[in-house]
Amino acid sequence: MEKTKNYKKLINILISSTQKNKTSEQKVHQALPNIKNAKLICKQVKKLFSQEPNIVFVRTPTNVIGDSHGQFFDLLQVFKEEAGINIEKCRNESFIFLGDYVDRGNWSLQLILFLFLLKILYPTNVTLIRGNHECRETTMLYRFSKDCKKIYPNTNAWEMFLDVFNTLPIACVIDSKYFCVHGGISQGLNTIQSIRELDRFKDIPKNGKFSELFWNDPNSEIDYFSNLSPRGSGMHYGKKAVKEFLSNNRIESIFRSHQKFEEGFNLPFENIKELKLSVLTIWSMPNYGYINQNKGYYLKLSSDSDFNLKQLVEIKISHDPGHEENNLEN
Ligand SMILES: [Mn+2]
Repeated sequence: MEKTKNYKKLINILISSTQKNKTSEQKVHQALPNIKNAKLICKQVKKLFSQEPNIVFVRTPTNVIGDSHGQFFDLLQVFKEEAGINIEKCRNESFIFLGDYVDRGNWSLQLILFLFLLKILYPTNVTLIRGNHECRETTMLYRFSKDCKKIYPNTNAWEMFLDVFNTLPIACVIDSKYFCVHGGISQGLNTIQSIRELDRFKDIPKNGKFSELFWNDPNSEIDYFSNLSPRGSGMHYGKKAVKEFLSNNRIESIFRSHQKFEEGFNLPFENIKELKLSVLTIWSMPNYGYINQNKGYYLKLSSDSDFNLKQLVEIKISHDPGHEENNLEN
């Protein structure tokens, strides 16, 4: 009980640092838990993730949130009510986050620790699945490793987070109808059962069937798989591959993120009648990287047949553009 109170206090400090009228970068960084508490959070959340299966089962009502990449202020809008940010919403409906929590934006540590605390406080109603950025190579190439060193100098904070990332579940299924994964389907993993049997407790390799779940993109021009992806990792999956995956597993749609669209969401197979709603890309970062004018949306499912896309509006605060890395495609 004491511990829960402590976690509640830590999450409320993080939230309230974003709510003040004149917040500043410094104030938001000061709201972060100290390294001792960050270690406790990581230890506790790692235990929870480790106990979950590769594919978590989730029931409606639920909300599906796409890439968030350190845009903490924007992500919090998912919990916005008239009186302010209310995480108690997690008592009555569940929340699924599709990965890519770190790198890019200015507040990766705030965002990831917020989500870890949310998971600790509402373990059965919060599901975090893994994105291609929750791994050693991408966090080293982009900015999360540097953020860790800057905020928690002379500690092993980065390694500590990598250790938790290696326990994140791969995917989830909502009401036995919708399959949620960061990138999409993978060549060589035609059934959900085959994904259940993978050993996920490891880093994401550059290529291969495990890696493709986090890296792949849909492409309506091809039938099965093609390695024409310009990302350097991952492949494209086509219409026949999607059709077979859905029918093999009796799934209606795949909800995924991993690609920015100006509109904030996309139906990549929209032009094919029987596959129109087969894949939905959800992009939850308005004004991605603070330099795009794109919209952000998340998906709200009140029941398995009643769903709505909800817009997330960018929260502007004074901050540095913080975007030394310009390759925004991965
Ligand atoms: Mn991604």
